[in-house]
Amino acid sequence: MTTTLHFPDGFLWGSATASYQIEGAHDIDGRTPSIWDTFTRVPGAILNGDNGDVACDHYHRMPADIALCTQLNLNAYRFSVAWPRVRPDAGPANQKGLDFYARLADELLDVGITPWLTLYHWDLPQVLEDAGGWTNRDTAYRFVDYALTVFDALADRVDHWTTLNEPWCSAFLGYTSGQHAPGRQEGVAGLVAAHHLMLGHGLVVDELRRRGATPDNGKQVGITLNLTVPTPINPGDPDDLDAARRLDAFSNRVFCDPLFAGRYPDDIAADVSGLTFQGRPWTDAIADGDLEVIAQPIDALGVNFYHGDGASASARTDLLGDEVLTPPRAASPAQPDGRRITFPRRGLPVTGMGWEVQPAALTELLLRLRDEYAVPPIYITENGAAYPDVVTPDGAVHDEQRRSFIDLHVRALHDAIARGVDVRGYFVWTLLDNFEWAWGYSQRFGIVHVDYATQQRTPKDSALWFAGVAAANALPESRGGDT
Ligand code: GBH
Repeated sequence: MTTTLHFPDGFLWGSATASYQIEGAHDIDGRTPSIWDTFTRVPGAILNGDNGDVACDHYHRMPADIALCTQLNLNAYRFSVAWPRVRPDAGPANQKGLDFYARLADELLDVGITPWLTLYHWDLPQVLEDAGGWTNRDTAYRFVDYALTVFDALADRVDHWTTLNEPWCSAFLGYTSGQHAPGRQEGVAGLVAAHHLMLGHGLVVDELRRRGATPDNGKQVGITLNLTVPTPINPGDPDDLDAARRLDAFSNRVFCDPLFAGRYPDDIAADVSGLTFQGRPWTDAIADGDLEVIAQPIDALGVNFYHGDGASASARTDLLGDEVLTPPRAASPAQPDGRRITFPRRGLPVTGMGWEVQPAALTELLLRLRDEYAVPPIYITENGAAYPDVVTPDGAVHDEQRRSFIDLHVRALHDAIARGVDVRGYFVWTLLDNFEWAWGYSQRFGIVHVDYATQQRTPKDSALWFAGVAAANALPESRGGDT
């Protein structure tokens, strides 16, 4: 039996990228170092010692890369602006940096692709990290200065504004586990960073509204979160139940509750009560009025979804699957409360990253957001998978596993829409194979293959299939396949 699953009129089919992962050109036209330029020089931080100096050389190849989006029938393109190109040294604006993004937006508008701009996808100027980074409240205000500079330059071209990409990663991978830049392993500092990131988000929303960024003017302001679906490994084990609760608290509710309900969850306060940052209770970071700033209404919620998580309190390493990738750096395994959670594999298929494939968790997550929070329209701003790819002699990449992964998740998304969740777009992560953070170039997430030696781009089978979905605004027939 075959069925055709149609998506709502005007549904966005896009691809997503991030500045540091694709641009290269790390030291030209006035760009100054970001925390990732510094972190990639730390011995052992990145697999194979890779860095983003050249990456996909997108800075010089941008028009051809946008032409790929056209070829793939995409009607939206999500990119991020590099803060260190725009406000180097947190000083005056750098016109050459801004000009690149103006050209990018123009290139998109010329071919009818909607530009979807993210202000912060992890490349903090190093000079701000030197002053304390996201654990310094002042960084939230510097983020406002930068955001307004970008807005003033691009508001005539860009209608869709996202403040942060995945503050969970910036805060907890950056300041608690140390697996990402700036590589600090300081426990509850991750919560302080998370608060300042969200404060920065709220302050930027507020200032953009004052500059006229409202739906009445055709503008949309939002944020992108990476959220998970935590499941206790043994539901009958109170310790596993508690591990799942803590995972939910530190992954989902620590962002969704302030954003949509103007408060931090009580259980987080209990888990981390008594913990200090730089000699003072970490809660000193939360000033009167901050939660009102964070909770002001937004127009769009971006959801990045990769996998659910089976959570356990057991430290037994034999519960972990062999295929789990060990981060290159000896990351601190603790959560912000100083305790661990383990993630035993559940017998599900896994991607090249060792992440479990669980598309039904995407449906579950979307239903939960609708039921538990007053959410604005949702966009899936990232979903995709890494697999090892080979270019065959005839110049093709037969990435059936990736095609199937995307197919299954788009189906799960359709299921949520059919059950009444207002989801208006899907951006595949990612357009091009690129610099995959701590894993360097070893993991390929692109729907377009990149040969880094020649910078040759080759659309993979998944891209050609996705182009058909985008053109039809529908999944043509009922097929999922194995991953
Ligand atoms: C996104 O984050 C990023 O926005 C993007 O830049 C990146 O390239 C892309 O994903 C692919 O990684 O190791 O089992 O503990 C991903 C969010 C959250 C997904 C944490 C992996 C940990 C899995 N990530 N999660 S595990």
